[in-house]
Amino acid sequence: MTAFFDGIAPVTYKGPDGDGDLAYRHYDPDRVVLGKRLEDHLRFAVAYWHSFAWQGGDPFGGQTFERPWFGDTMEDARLKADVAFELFDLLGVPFFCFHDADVRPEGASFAETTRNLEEIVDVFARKMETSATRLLWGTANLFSHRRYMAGAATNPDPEVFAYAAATVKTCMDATHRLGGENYVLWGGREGYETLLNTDLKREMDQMGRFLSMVVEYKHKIGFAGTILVEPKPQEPTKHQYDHDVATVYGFLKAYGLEGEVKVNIEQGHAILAGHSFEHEIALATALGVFGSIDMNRNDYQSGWDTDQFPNNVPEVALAYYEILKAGGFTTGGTNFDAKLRRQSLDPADLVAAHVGAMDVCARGLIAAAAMLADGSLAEAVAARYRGWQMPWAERMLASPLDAIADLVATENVSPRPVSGQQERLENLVNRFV
Ligand code: 3MF
Ligand code: MG
Repeated sequence: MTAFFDGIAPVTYKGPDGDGDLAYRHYDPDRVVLGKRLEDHLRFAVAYWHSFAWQGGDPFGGQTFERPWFGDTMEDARLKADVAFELFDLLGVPFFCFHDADVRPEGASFAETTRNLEEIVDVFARKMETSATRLLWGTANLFSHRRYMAGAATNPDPEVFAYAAATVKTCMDATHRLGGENYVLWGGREGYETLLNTDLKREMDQMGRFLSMVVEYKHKIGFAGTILVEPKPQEPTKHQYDHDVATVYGFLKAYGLEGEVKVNIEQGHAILAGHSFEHEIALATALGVFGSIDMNRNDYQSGWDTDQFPNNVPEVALAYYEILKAGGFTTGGTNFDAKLRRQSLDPADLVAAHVGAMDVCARGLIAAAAMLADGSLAEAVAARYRGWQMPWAERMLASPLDAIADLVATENVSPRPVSGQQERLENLVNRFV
């Protein structure tokens, strides 16, 4: 044991009136909702990068956190791993997620960097023998190092493409070795700053080929997890090629990958793209590409990716409603891609942030399950489209335009406007949240 979380006891469910702020008031992992334990519905994961690697910097100032593992030696990386698994155990989270760069120091060469990663993967593997925490997904950081400033797969320099491909191979190997349930690609700098220096078509083709290589390698090594792409419209680049779910779907279709790759949808990225979180989830489930979620929230005023822990139960409930309606998570889960505010210096702040977020998600999921079980919302939607069950409406979809015109003229078709009942449906939702 390290001394980092000294004095903090494992977090347990104490009920809505329980004592202290480091207790679950709503997240009772064993509570059965719609025939499944809450832990198995929500599949929470801690994100290594924000919780252990991020030092508290923002565009105007550097490090605010002081952590005994900040440094770039293997000893620091091992201490970081010790503390990370202590947090996983304290919280009782079933999963974690990491990038290669979060967990190991960069070496002087590709070979040394890979050795560093492999050594930490060994450390994780040993810890996972006794910890209940598994790997939700692994990923490669192809955006922080300066070699990636003009993109990874989309870089104008083929040597950068090669370096990125080699790096992704090592990260897929690591994820496979640790029994990861998914492998994620977020196109951190796959986009452009200005079209004046960009061959957009060439870059898209490079990215399509890169993703195909990832899929081919997955099958080659027998990785049974899901490959996930994480959409984001901008930031860090002015325009990112993985703009939103619709754009990613079009991209997958264009490169014949729609049966192989799904999406990891982040709340904050949905907001940046001008969508609601539930819109992105609903679209992905409708298109058959829903995979997993990065749960956080963005500040609605600031217009950038603030990655805050979620705290809005009604919003979270609508997201889980879409997920439950589509049958719930399979290999995916709820990853807290969220960071503390830079003034939240204490180890207890890190624990409290996750405890609060898990409670918010539990309340949201319980509300969503109640909405689903009640069935009134689904009934209202079904009633709205009932006309389409009439035999003539079904026949119409198989008819040509001019036959429909004849029908409208001879039968004197004259549609009668009906209420969309939005306020009544919003009131209905309010009964559950
Ligand atoms: C950036 C993100 C990323 C991704 C991560 C894995 C650093 O806005 O959300 O977090 O989640 O790279 O894809
Ligand atoms: Mg994310």
